[in-house]
This record gives sequence, structure tokens and C-alpha cells, in this order.
Amino acid sequence: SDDELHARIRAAKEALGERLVILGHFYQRDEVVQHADFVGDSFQLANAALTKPDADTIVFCGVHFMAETADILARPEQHVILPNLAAGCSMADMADEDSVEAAWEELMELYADEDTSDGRASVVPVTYMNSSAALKAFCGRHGGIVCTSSNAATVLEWAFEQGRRVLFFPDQHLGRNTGKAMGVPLEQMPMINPRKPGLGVEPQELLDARVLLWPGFCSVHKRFTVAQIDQARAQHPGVKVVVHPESPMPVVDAADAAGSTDFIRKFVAASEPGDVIAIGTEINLVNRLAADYPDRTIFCLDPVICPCSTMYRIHPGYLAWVLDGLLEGEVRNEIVVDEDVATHAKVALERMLAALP
Ligand code: CIZ
Ligand code: SF4
Repeated sequence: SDDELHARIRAAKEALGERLVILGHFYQRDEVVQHADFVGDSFQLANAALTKPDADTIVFCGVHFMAETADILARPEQHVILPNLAAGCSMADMADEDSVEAAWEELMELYADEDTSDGRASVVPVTYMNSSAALKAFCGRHGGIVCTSSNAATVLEWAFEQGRRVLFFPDQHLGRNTGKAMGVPLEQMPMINPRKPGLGVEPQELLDARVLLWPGFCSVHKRFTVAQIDQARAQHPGVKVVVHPESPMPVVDAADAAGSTDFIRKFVAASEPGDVIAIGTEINLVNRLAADYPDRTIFCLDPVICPCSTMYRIHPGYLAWVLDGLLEGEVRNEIVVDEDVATHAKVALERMLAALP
């Protein structure tokens, strides 16, 4: 039964003590989050594990790229476990290393004659945190950098100092929304198609571009629409609408505010009792905010419940199963990033930290 399952998890936690740290992403269901030592976004969690000096095992209740990032930042003796190896991220999967390498080669050829005597590269690769370790390493090797949804604008500023243009992947929406907010005209942010000859864009457009967008998206956040915002405004006059920048540009433009999970949480914290707030992000996070602020009306913009289907693959049963393994001295579902990949990925992550104010 569920009660037995939760009792088993609690007993294992008790037995493993300070050796174990359980991380729970904001988008995890409550049945999982209740067992987490830390709850946060992917980068906060990857760092949280480091604050526990005795933890030799990190159980990451989130998706694959997050566990990889934790392993990259973890101390060498720390093991990182993903309770269900099928918990990937469809957005991260939309940019695989081979396609990015191939697109990069094409761009290098196109920009080969450009004058770079001022020391600025023709193009700087920027990857969103929501990407495989291999792509973070690609950025590390090619003078590029990682960004999160909290610091995308600061990171793009850095990238524009290093080069004439940016190749931004995997999320087209975060790239477009951030570029637009920084004043980059839409016509200088073409979306490439890595499967088409010439990347599906006129050579002149590739030459004039400032931000080259990869055609990836988040299946959760791309569902939000302007019609939903219009409906919320019609039904709740005075409603405040806040959305995540992984949402399409017209949605971000129609909202009152857009920002990372941290931003959305602060937006809600700064509201007043009685306020009505419609949020465009993952449902578990929205429901938890609604529970935390019962004196406000907080709801998800999408009336059809839309959890992230891969986050949902972390079930308490898998958590219990990996903890049982630890009690028997067995590390199940360990995520190990290749050493060379980790070294270069870390370079790109460290550039991000150095670029922040
Ligand atoms: O959309 C996601 O998966 C986000 C915002 C993840 C994270 O924590 O960075
Ligand atoms: Fe990936 Fe979107 Fe799920 Fe985040 S919410 S893990 S970006 S599919």
C-alpha cells in the first residue's frame, strides 16, 4: 500500500542518515517532494548537494539532464542516482550532439571569411541548462556557455561581448523571448532547421543573424496560449498573469510578467491577500504555490491538468527501490558522466557563474 511505501522510504532515510541526500525538483509530485531534503530548480539542486559534507549518495528526483549536472558538480566520491532512468526531458532530447555538431560545421563554413581580427568569434554557442552533458561540454570546447531561465539575458550579454552572434539551443522560446527583451529584432533571430540543407535559412539571413534559434521546445510550456490569458482576464478582472519564458512569445507578450521558477515564486510572494494570479507553468508547482498562499486565488492558465510527463515518471515506488538498494550496499540507476565530458561541461558552467553580477 501507499502507506507502507512511504514508511519504507522514511525508514531507509533514517538508516542512511547524513550519507544520503534526496533532491526534489519543483515539478515533482507531492508524494515524492515530501521525502526531499531540498526542493528547487535544477541548478539550485545540483548545488544543494554540495552543502552536505557527509552525503556520499545523491538521489535526484528530477530528470536525466539534472542528474547529469549534479554529477558534474558533485565531489568525486559522491554517487548520483536517478530513481527512474526513463525520466528524460523531451526538450533536452531535441538537441542531440551530432545534429548540433553538424549545424556548427555548416555555420563555421559560412562564416569562414568573416573578419575576426577584433578577437570576437563569429558565433558563440549558448546552451540552456535543460540539455545533455554532451552539449554543455560542446559549449565548453567552443568558447560557449550555459544559461538558466533566471540568467539568460546576462549570459547573452556576455556572449555578445565574445562574438557577433549566438547559437542558442535547445529552447527556441527562451532564446526568442530573451533576445526580444534585450531589443534584438525578430528578423535577426532566425530559427534554423538542422535537417534541411543550408539549415533551412537563406545564407544572408544567417550572416545578418544575432541569435540563431534551435527548433526545440518544452512540451509543457508550449501549450499555453493567448486565448487562455484572454479567458482568465475575462473571468477574473484584475487577474495578474505570470508565465515561464519557455512559453511562446505571444504568450509572454500578453502576460503581465514572465520569468523563471524563482521569479514566479517571488512574484507570488510579493502579491497581496485577495489577489488573483494565473500562472503559466508546470502544474505541481502551481498547486504548491496555491496551497502555500490560501488567502489568494492562484490557478494554472491551462485548464487541462498538464504535468511534465517525464518528471511524472519518478514514482515513490522507484524512490523506495533505489533506497532499498543502498541499504543492501548497491547503487542502482547511477548516473555517471564521462570524465572528459564533465571537464568541458564544467568549463561552460563556470563561465556562466563568472558572467553573473
Ligand atoms: O522547465 C524546466 O524543466 C525547468 C525550468 C527546469 C529547471 O529547474 O531549470
Ligand atoms: Fe523538459 Fe519541459 Fe519537462 Fe522541464 S517541464 S523537464 S523542459 S519537458
